[in-house]
Amino acid sequence: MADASPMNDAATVDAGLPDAGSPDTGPEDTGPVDTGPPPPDQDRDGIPDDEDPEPQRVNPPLLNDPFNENGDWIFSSVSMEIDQAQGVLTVDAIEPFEREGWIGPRGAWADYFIRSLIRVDEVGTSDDARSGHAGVIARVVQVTPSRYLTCGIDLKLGRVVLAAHEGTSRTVLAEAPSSAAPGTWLKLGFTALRNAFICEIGGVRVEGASALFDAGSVGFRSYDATFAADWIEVYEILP
Ligand SMILES: [Ca+2]
Ligand SMILES: [Ca+2]
Repeated sequence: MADASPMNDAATVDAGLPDAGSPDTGPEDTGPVDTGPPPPDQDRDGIPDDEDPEPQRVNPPLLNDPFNENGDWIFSSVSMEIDQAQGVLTVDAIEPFEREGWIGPRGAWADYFIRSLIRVDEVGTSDDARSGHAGVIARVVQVTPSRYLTCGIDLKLGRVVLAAHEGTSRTVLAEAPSSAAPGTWLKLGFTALRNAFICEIGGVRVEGASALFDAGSVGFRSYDATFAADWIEVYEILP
């Protein structure tokens, strides 16, 4: 039976239009999708057990955006946009600059879990250590100058990186090798709980800690890389 939600497609491939209770028909799907039952979700909060930071405790939704409309997104550059027809948030031009998009301030969002599905297509030639990245930003206080955490993948150097950005300063909190290839859809999960963070992309998981930001919003960031994100969900982790 078909998945009821496009979010369950993370286990397979879903780059196209979201489900409407039937199998995917989007143009970018390359394999069989939605052929099985939804993944196990013991607490029925929408986060599959194998991704859920609290598999037996409900994590209430804060945001669920499949990028079917522009919504409230704020972009730092016209290079990042929501492609409503494809149902993705995307940067489709390689530029040696930071590109950011977010939903505006969320001063009350402290502990939460972000789920997304991202695909990095190409990276440029900038030798800046911060370049070649795409991923989510979290605990966002502001975007210009940057004050946030990043959970991203660097396809220049092949690694998943958790970092804290404050202005032009960037502190890598944790990183690990990734063998992900360009053009591959990757599940992304980010957990912020007090001062501890877990960033997992394409099955590569890193953990780090920082006291720089204790609450804030969410968004996406890229730097000298083209990418697409199929959707974003944010779930609260209750005290
Ligand atoms: Ca769950
Ligand atoms: Ca849960």
